[in-house]
Formats: sequence, structure tokens, C-alpha cells
Amino acid sequence: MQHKSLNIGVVCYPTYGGSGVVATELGKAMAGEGHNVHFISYKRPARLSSYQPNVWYHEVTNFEYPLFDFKPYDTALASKIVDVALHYELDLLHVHYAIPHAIIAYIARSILESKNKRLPIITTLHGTDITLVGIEGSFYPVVQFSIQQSDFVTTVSESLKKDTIKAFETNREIVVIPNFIDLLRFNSSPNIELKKSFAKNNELILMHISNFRKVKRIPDIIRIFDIVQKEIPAILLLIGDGPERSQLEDLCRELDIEPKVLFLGKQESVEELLNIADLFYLTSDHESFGLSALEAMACGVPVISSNIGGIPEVNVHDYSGYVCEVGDIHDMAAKSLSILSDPIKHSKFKEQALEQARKFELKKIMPQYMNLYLRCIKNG
Ligand code: GMT
Repeated sequence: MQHKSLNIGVVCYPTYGGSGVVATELGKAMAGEGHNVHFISYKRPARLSSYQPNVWYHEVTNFEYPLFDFKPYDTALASKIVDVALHYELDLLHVHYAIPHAIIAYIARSILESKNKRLPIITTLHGTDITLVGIEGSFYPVVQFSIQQSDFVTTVSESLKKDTIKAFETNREIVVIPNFIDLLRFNSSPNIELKKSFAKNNELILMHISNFRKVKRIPDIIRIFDIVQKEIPAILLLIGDGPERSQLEDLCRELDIEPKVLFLGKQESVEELLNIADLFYLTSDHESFGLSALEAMACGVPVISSNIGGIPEVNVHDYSGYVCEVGDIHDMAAKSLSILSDPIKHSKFKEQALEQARKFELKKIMPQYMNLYLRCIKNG
């Protein structure tokens, strides 16, 4: 269906985390369809590095004043939204991650109402904004109120929708729109030379990518690897960085597997690295969707994951990989070996992982957001 081009405001975190990636990739895809997309954040989003027509970036700058032990970013963000909405005639505002974006959107919308400008708000809940941080006493009432006040609320999985309804005792409509994948960027095209440069003796490559937070349970992955590498030649590539890194390095030294575990730090072209992996791990104890698992699957890499949150909606047990109890490293190691030691099974799982990833292709998911945008504007 043809519709007029929209002026869309997007508020997100600019960092490498999943919510920022989803916000940026969705915005860029919308801009590619001819809509004007205005990103509002405190830093240029990581995935917005190069120029693209129809894409604007508005930086929220903070005012230095000795009284402010805590810089009032929220106030500066609200003012920036009001300014962009008025001057670029925004049709709607899409905020990613509830804290603090949803309540700030509500404040901006109220200010704009006093100026006779209607700005409908869509809030996308990504996971920890509900399951970990949002339920903390210092945020709960604000998150609950802002969910109630948003014109539309989306979650990235059925599981997160259930968690939201339960934790915040809300009966409001929540639309589930899963994470998506750009198959032009993430596809199976291994660089053999790159693979050889890591696996010098043809070892199998096991991989994990994240922000190295506790919630990811990366020590489990290291312990699984320790079991696996005793049975078959393998190396473990850990990509990303975060607060847990030095403890993880210590654990590798303690287990005496240090030479076989490579910490590659933050990487831009994760697709190139995913393409040389034989197995991917996502062992989190909270995970609303698991975008990194989807990215791995799109590169034809089977996934060993925990069974928490929305992960089973992405990684299908005994098909695209295996889904195990959180923390059951022995089961995860056994399942890893069952795939890695059987080349026929491994190649079947690789194909199935790709097949499963296709369900989340960008072009299938983007229209769901567009329908919501149009509903949002119609309601306004
Ligand atoms: O995974 C993270 O810790 C980053 C976090 C974020 O908000 O940036 O990711 C969350 O949002 C992603 C995109 O919707 C989801 O794929 C991740 O599953 C979710 N993380 C958690 O729920 C822990």
C-alpha cells in the first residue's frame, strides 16, 4: 500500500546493545523507504556511522552547572524532542527501551499538547527495561505509568509481553514485533582464509558475542568449552566487552585454557566473524529475544542456548540448535559435542538455523512496524 512519507522521531541508546541496534536498523530501513527519520540521542548511534539520505541525527547536549551532581539528561532530552517535533513536523515518536525514554516521551508529548501539536508515542520494550531494571523500586511506578500512557506499546517477544503484563499489572494492548535480520548483511559466506587464521590446526570455532554483562552467564560458556575441547580440537572466540571481562580472563587462566580462548573485544563486522563459527552460545539467565543468536543463525551457525525468556521463540530445540536449562553446562556440552562430532548432523543444523532465521527477515517484520505507525497517526 502506498502512503505519504512520514516524519518519524526515534529515541534510543547509541551504544552497541541490542535495543540501539534494532532502533537504528529499523530507522535506516524506514529512511530507505522514503520516510524522514530523526534520531535523537546523546551520541551518534553506533550503526549510524555513514551518511544516508532521509536520516537526521539530533544530539542531546547537556548543560554544565555546579549544582548538578546528576546532569539532568532527561530534561535536555525532553526539550530536544519538543524542538525536533515542532521544527521537523514529526508525525510520531518511536522510543526504544522504556527507561528513561518512555516517561520523557510522555513529558514531551504533554508540552507539545500545550502548543497544539499532537505527537503520538510508540514505546518498544526490549527486555531488561522490564525484567531487570524496570521492576526495581526506584523505577517501577514511572515505568508502569509510562507504559500505560504510551499510545502504543510493543515487545520483542511473546515472553516479554507476558512478563510485562505480569510485572506491571497492565491490561493495555501490547503488540509483539520480534527482532529482525537483514539477510543482505548477515548471510552464509565464510572467509576461509580468516577461518584458517584463527583455527590454524583446523580446530572447530565456538563463539559468543555480547556486552559481557552478568546476565549473559559467560562463565558457563567457558566451562562448556573446557569440557568440549577435551573431546575435540576447538577454540573459543569471545567478542564484545563489558564489566565481566577481567573475571572471565581469570577463569580461563584458572582452567588452563587461556591459549584456546581469544577475547577479540568490540567488533564492527560481526557478520564476518559469525561466518567462521561452527557453533554459537547464548546462555543468559534473562533474555527477551536474543538478537545475537538470530544473527548467528542467519550466518548458518547453530545455537546452543538457555531456555529463558524469548530465546525459545528464536532458537528452535533440536532444529536450529538446542535449548537447555539455564546453567546446565553438562547438557550444553553434551549437545555441543553431538553436533560438532557428527558432520552430517552439523550441516543439517546449519541449514535449519538459516531456515529459522529467514522467518525474521527485515522485509517481513518492517511492515508490522509500519502498520503500527499508520494506526498511531490515524488514532491521533
Ligand atoms: O542484550 C543486552 O544486554 C542488550 C539489550 C539492550 O536493550 O540493548 O538487549 C535487549 O534487547 C535486544 C533487542 O531487542 C534483545 O534481542 C535482547 O534479548 C535484550 N536483552 C535482554 O533481554 C538481556
